[in-house]
Amino acid sequence: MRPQGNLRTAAEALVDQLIVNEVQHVFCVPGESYLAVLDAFHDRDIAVTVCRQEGGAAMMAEAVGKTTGRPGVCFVTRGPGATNASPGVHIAQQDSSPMILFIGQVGRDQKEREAFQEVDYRAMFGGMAKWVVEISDPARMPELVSRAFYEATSGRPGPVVVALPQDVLTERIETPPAPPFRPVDTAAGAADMATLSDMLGAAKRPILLLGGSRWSEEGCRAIADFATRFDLPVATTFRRTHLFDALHPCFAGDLGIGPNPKLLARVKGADLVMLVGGRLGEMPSQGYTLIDIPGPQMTFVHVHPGAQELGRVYRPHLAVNATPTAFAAAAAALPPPAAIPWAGAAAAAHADYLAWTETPTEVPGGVNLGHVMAWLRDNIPADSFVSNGAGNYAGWIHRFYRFRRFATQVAPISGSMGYSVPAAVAMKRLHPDRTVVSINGDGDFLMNGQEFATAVQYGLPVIVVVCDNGIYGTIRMHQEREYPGRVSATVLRNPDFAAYARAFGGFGATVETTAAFAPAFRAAQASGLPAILHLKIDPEAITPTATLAGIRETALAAQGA
Ligand SMILES: Cc1ncc(C[n+]2csc(CCOP(=O)(O)OP(=O)(O)O)c2C)c(N)n1
Ligand SMILES: [Mg+2]
Repeated sequence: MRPQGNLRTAAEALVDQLIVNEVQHVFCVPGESYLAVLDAFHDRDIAVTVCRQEGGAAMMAEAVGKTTGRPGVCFVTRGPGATNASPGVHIAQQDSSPMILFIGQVGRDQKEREAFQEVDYRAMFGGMAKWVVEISDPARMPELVSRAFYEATSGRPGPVVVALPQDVLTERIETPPAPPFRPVDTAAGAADMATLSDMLGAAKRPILLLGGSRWSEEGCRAIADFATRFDLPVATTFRRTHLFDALHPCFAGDLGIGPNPKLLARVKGADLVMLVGGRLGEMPSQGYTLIDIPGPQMTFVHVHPGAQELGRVYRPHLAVNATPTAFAAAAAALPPPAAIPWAGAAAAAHADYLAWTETPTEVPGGVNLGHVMAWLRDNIPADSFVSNGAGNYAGWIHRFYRFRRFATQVAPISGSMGYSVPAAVAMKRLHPDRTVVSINGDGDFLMNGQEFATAVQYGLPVIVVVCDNGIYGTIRMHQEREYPGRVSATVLRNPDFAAYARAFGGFGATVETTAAFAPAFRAAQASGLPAILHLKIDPEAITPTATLAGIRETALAAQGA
């Protein structure tokens, strides 16, 4: 758009406001509804990643929010663009990730006629987004975009949706940019820390659970320091393993799907649980069975940045409305008791963790995912990103891979399939020098596998692993449990995924044995191209410890009984 005096269009003001807020990347699928914004990108220093489907674009933005703590930004068109983008909004909600989704909207003069692709975004995203706004006054663009950053990041972070009527974007405005946003911090007060100190002083079997967002490298260091000095066993909640170094002597394991039974017993038997950052939702709480609701059976300390989360499910004995990072700094300053009654508990818990995860279990078939994860944990740098979506294959990541650095686990707490490839593309776009491995199920992969084209387009050599067992394995497992032998809608006939990779201009290899994985991975790296490794997995290998046939037999026996 040509400058006219020194007035900016509202679209230019929008992009300027992103730059003021240090946004370096946006992810989009273009649409005629927001051409003026696309035009504003043309002359500004902001990296645009154009994607193949809005679901992928929105997940990329969510992954940026999840790993950086600053809003990931996505632009999509009205109607079908917005509906396609909705999974990213849902993930950002459940995963407490800051994200801003900008959606083109029909012009103000067409509103309420159900004009072409018109949608009421407040109604559509009302129960999912933290805030939905439609900007109808161009002059207020800086103000409302600034507020979007505050809404997305404050308290418990989440998604914000901003609808942009087409005619608003092209109007010229005089309003100067708003000042840059600063994330709002909340810290633990001295009285809370004194109470916590007393609770720790009275405890015999305490455990620390880490989860949620609003962590930072510095926060993770401080909490590790706190745990070390108090000799506390530390567990992480579902898909937040990266918050604590798996090889730290206090690490007790992660609470997710298929956790170590010894860890579950430790949490249930604790007399003090400190939950920092997380919500202990259905997955980590093992279907809300670990801790009594509403009154926990043990002394329960809950630290969360969102005031609304405190007392929402578990009624805490001590509620601390603080970001995990600020709390960790305060905790690191607490003096430990002179004699620690639970001395040795952390070492015992860590020994249990190592024993549970050290040696892959034997499973049917030529490729054992346990050995693949063990190879990855020993051979890729600790700062590598590992992403996944949803499916039983992820159980092997959770059990046998070891996350050692903050924000290296990029996985949906919301359990959304199709997340792995977009998340990996986003990580490689942000961090070209770091190794990025995307692990997928065969069902999972084809939900957003087309974003492999985006990896090729931007020269992003991610390594995509497709675990092909020819079934929607998770659902088949539940099916065999509930309706043994009655297979319905869970079988997949798959393409040749290595050929798919080559067709896109990437590297592809098929892996039929465990031994063939390492050379294929090295060949993928050596190619310098985005790569897909197609792993042929025996469908019988449904979890690290169960087979489909075994599950079916048990279910049939129970029916017969
Ligand atoms: C978007 C979405 N759709 C459906 C589901 C339900 N679901 C959970 S796991 C799963 C099957 C995953 O299959 P696959 O990716 O092949 O992995 P596998 O379980 O076979 O290892 C399905 C359909 C979901 N979690 N997310
Ligand atoms: Mg599968």
